[in-house]
Parts: sequence; C-alpha cells; structure tokens
Amino acid sequence: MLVSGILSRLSSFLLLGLVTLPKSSYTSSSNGQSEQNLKELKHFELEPPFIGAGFRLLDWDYHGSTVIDVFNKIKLTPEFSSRSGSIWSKKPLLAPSFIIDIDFKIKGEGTVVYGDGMAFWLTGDKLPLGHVLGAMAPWDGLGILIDTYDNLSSGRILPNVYALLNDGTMNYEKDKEGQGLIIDQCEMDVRNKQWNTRARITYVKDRFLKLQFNHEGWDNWVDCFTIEKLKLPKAKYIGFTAETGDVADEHEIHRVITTAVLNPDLHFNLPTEHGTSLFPDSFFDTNISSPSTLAIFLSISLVIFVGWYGFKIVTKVDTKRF
Ligand SMILES: [Ca+2]
Repeated sequence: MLVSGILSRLSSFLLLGLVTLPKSSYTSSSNGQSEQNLKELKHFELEPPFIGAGFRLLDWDYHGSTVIDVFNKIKLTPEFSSRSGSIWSKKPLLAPSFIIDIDFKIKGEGTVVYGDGMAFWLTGDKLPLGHVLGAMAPWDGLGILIDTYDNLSSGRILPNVYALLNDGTMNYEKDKEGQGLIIDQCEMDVRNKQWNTRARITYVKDRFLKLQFNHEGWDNWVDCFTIEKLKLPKAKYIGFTAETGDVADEHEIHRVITTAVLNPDLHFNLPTEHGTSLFPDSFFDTNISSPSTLAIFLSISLVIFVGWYGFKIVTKVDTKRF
C-alpha cells in the first residue's frame, strides 16, 4: 500500500511537471480555443482614417506639436528643435491582461546626434506635456522610453529602451536619464528603418510584462525585456509622447491595436499561480520550493526504496527456500 501510494503521488507529480511549461516561455498558444481568449478593444485603437464622426478623434486627446495626418500617421513631433507632443486615450484601460501592438517610426536627417526620443505610457492619470520625452513627472505606473539622445555623454549605443516604474512620487532627472527609476532596459535599433517598427507590449496582471520589437522584417520578433511580477494601476491610461531638444527627429505613430486577453493562463500556457496548487498542503511537509528538485529527490528515494524492498523479499524467499 505504501509503495502504491508513493507511486501514485509521484506519477501525478511527474505528470504535472510534464504539463507545466517553464514560466519563462510566455509563448502564446496557437490553437483556435486560444483565439477565443482575445478581444479587440476599439476605444484603445488608432488606425487610419484616424478621425470619426464630426471629423474628430473620438477616443483620444492630443496636445503640443502633435499633428493628425488623417490617412497616414500621427506625427508627435516634426524634425524641429524644442518640440513635444502627446496623444492619450480618453478612457482608462481596465482589462487586467492585454496586448498592445504599436506601429511607429523615428526618422531624421541627423547622422551623429539626434533626439530626443519617444515614449509609451501605462499610467493612472494622463500626463501633461513635460520633459520625460514629452510627459510630465512624476507618474503613477510604467513608462517605456525609447531614448535616442545621450544626455549622459556615456557613449552608449542608442537607441536605448528603458522601462521606468514610478509610484507617483518620484521625480525624473533628465540629466541622469531617469536613473533610479529604471527597472529594465535593452538596446534596439529602431531609428531610420525602411519600414515601420512594431512594438508589442504583453501584460498579464501581476505576472509579467514583456516588450518585443519587430523592426527588421516580416514577423521577425526580438525580445527587449520581460519584467516579472509587475503591478500596474487598475485603471491605466495609454499614452504616446515624444520630444525634441537642440537636436531633433520626427516621431510618428502609425497604428495601435489593443487586445484584451480574457484567459491569460490558457492563452500563454502559463503554469498555475502556485506551481504546486494541485496537491494538498500536507503533501509538502518541507519548504522545498522547486518541483524539479522534489521530483529528483522522490525519484531517487523511490529507486532506493524499491531496490531495498525487493532485496528484502528475495532474501526472505531465499531464507525460506533453504
Ligand atoms: Ca536621453
């Protein structure tokens, strides 16, 4: 009974290990059922023609140097110095988990210096125009900054893409490029590309935010960063901003598609919130946190136990025989 009980539990555990994908995979399932988990959110989309009834942008507010080129693009800044522009969703995004695809372009004549860059925002309030690539600090939520000007004169490779998290209290020091607020970053060659660049923000509430870029060709996605256990405000305004300084670039938004992910666990093949939740707490008497470690330990224990038990039976039979 003891052996069969252990075998039963071990087989269940190993089966769980087989069906639970590594958390770092975060790949979307491609089956039809997964597609049913997606819902396009029209109030958070930008597509030409950008104006609706009454020749107005219905779901977005824009400010500063932003110009709506109705059938082509939304130009946040022209390639002129000292401009800043923004466009913000009128309503906050309430979907807990979502995917935002942003087609954009950064272009200019400059070959040595240019700037300053553009930013994507997911914040608890709409931000006025300011010096954080077109938005005002502080902010409550996340800013993703595509920085094309080296304020630090550090000689680093640009553009740099930063994730800046703020709880609404911390200031942003432009001369320090927001150091102290940066939670992740990557280098990404997204300036003066032949085609529009597409950024994809994938967020699963309290689990992760992943940023990818497609800037070199058809469906050729490059990971920028994945931030684990990121918490965003429950109601999130979506914003796009850009800024030029002494040097300039043209910063453009061409298309934004926002999709709610209704069942992220199924869509992304995520493991259960607690990888061991299918087992009663009593099964885990120790603080072993890694299932793979426990599986290895149980497997070795089982082999030793079965070997020892089998040896005892054989010895007993042999003793009776003689
Ligand atoms: Ca900068």
